[in-house]
Amino acid sequence: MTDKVSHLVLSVLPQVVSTDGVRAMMESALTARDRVGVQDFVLLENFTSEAAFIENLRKRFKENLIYTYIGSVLVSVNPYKELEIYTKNHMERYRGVNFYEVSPHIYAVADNSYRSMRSERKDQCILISGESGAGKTEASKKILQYYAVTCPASEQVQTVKDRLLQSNPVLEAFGNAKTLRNDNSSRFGKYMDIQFDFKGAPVGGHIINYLLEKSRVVHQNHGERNFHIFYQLIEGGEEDLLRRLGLERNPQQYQYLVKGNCPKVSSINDRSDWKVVRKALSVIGFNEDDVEELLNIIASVLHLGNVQYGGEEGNACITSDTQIKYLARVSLRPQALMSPLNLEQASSARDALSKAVYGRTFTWLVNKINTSLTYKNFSVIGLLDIYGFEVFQHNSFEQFCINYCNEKLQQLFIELTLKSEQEEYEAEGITWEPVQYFNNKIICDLVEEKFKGIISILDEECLRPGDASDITFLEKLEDIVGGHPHFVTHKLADAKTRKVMGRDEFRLQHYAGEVNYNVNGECAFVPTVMCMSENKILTQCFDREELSDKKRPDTVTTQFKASLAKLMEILMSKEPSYVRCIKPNDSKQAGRFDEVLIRHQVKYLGLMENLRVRRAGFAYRRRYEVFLQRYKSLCPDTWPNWQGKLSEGVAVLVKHLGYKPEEYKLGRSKIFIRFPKTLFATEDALETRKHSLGRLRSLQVFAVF
Ligand code: AOV
Ligand code: MG
Repeated sequence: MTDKVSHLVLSVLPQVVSTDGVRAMMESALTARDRVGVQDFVLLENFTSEAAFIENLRKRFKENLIYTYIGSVLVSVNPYKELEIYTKNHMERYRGVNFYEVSPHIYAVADNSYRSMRSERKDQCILISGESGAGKTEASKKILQYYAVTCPASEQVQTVKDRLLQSNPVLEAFGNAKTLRNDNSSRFGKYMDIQFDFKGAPVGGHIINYLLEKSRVVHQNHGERNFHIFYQLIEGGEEDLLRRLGLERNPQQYQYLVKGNCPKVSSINDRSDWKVVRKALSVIGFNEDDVEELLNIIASVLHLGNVQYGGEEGNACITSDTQIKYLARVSLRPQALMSPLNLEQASSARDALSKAVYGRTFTWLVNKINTSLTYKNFSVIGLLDIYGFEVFQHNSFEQFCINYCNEKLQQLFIELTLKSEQEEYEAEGITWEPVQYFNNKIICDLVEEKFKGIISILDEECLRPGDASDITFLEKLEDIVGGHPHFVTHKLADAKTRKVMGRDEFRLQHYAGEVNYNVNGECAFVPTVMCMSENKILTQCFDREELSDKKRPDTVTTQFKASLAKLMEILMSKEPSYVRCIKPNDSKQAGRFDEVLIRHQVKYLGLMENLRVRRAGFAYRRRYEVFLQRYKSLCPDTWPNWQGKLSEGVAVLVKHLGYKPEEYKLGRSKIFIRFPKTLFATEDALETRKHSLGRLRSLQVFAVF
């Protein structure tokens, strides 16, 4: 049985008058439903039950059916194994086909956005969310591949497609790393616009990157690694190259690579990844010189990490000569770090320099990719793949930003689905049962509100000359947001919480869980020496104007807040689709369905509320003209054309179709249908009519003979 038929039969079951054939079909469909669950949660009989929801996910997961819908939202469970569902044949199956006609898939979402962009001429965006390791980056790559394969291409378009695709391995090499949660964890946020011309061919693109986790360059937690590129270069780099860069083929030699005690990862082959990245760099348009300069910087960061300081108390001076030789080649001038600093200050200045160099090189890389992708003002589909919500033993400033970013995305989801859905009923004058949901705006405000949010307080402390410290920052937080229900510090906590909190931490109760953040300071360091570098990339990364007093930069947090606000604006201006990714277990294992972990994600992703809003109100809605156009042939009064008011035509049509009053409502511009089965029965009727017309036509042909 095709997916479509099974879907239709499943949904119209109670109304089907059985003949033997239909009964057989029904029975096999029922058994199939028992085994594989429903492919749209809206069809769940017991839709308010979380247990039924989880059970449906579990059934499907066991059958390798990792995708399920809630209306048009795609829920995806990471299978942690390669599935045979991403072939060219699969892509073809989804091309130009309506959502409910085929089984749920990431390609259906990609195709739907593509068709909407073309038919409605409205920019689209696909928002992929879920916690670290849930499958966001993989999903975004699948979408990109789908467009690369299915969209029309000329020779010039092929170059753009290649560059779009090849930007992935490059950015992953420099921006992803192994963490405890994910062997290939994105340590930066990425928003990519894919641009299409009037023929629907991808002709350009643009990437915006969000706050890279730079602290990883100089420090990694136990069991984690630095960014992939360091290991790729050391493991895969040609002998000649390593000699020129003064590198040894052993990651253990480098202070910046030993902190996590994890040089090798079983799921990663650094040597073959190196080849992929080298090739990708050429596709993107890097010539040999660019590559050499880029790798010089990567090597210099490793050398910088090995710079040792010695000297009597008071002033630190460098004791490691070999590093100086290689660093001087890119004019990192470590001598400048010898000024009147003590040992600790000197090391932290060195680390700040490494982070700044790496961070800016990453941004330069993104810009370079952008110049290789032309960008004109055509229709776009935006893909958002950010770092997922994460909690570690030790959470610093960067986790704060990552989780704040997830909080903002959740807010957007609420605004655009739950809230707007309910507002639509109001606008259309439809009566409905309001659904309660947790609105995380209260947490977003706690973080970002002007003057009294955490970021404002942090800014004030950072920019205040004199005695500002981590502790004064904590005290100020206690003063201003101490009474907030989602905030607590060691001092304010109850006895139980206090046991799991440090004195230098504050805790936020995020929508997705509690996180303790350590306030140990970030020192702002504008590296004067870098402006004098002779390395072509570095001279572009460090602007001399930065040295002037006039240009006092915003703090990193304020910049991040502003860039997120801009992102929200970009996303709000587009038609969104959602992919909600779920991580099935914490051990990265195929086939393991950890119910507790999954229930937690279902809860905080707001999936039950999402479903309830879809169901408590009306599962489907169509604009009058669309509905009438599609089904007018099913009623003699509306066929071939309805001359009167659209709403009246629809009323006549559904009456003829036998819709019961409780099954639908007519709004100002749309018909709202409560149960999916009603719509499917109508679809079925349409299908039957097409078949009988077909048969009639063949009978006529037959009659001619
Ligand atoms: P993330 O992007 O959501 O985490 P990834 O997309 O990197 O997570 O997925 C983590 C790993 O899960 C991948 O490296 C694959 O091994 C596996 N995986 C995910 N999706 C699939 C799939 N559809 N088929 C097969 N394997 C999959 V993070 O970037 O850490 O927030 O920050
Ligand atoms: Mg990722």
